[in-house]
Amino acid sequence: MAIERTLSIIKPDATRRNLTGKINAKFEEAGLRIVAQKRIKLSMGQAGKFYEVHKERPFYGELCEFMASEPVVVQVLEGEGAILKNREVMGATNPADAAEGTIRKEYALSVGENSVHGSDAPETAAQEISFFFSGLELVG
Ligand code: RTP
Ligand code: MG
Repeated sequence: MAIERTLSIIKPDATRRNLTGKINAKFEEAGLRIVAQKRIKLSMGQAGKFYEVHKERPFYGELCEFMASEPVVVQVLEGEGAILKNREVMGATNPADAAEGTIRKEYALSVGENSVHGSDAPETAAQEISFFFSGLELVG
């Protein structure tokens, strides 16, 4: 399988509870390498733009408010089949449905406050990485 890069976000519910290190350990144990990382606070406008695909969904407003409520850690994960592998490590969107050992099973609070975001396909991964990181921040 090809080496891929994917965009990950450690969400406000997790940064607030000081879980960045524990979540990063899950990525590293799964063979994902953190090749770029920064802690930022999103504005409502930035959160709205990032989640624009969901703008017709009933939870859009709540989701944007949550993502802009406190700092997040945005990161680029690299590895073999990184996009799918990250989704596996994250677990299902709703922690009640997430498999044992996944980040969301262990740490998510609810379907909304679910600790992590991960890109869902190669096209969205490329778009989402360039939303947060410049070429200079991405070492080859
Ligand atoms: P993500 O994009 O954050 O990696 O999560 P995902 O693919 O597993 O889920 P997605 O369907 O893309 O939804 C994006 C985020 O919106 C929030 N959400 N809230 N209240 C609700 O029913 C609801 N459904 C989704 C979650 O924070 C979800 O991760
Ligand atoms: Mg998604």
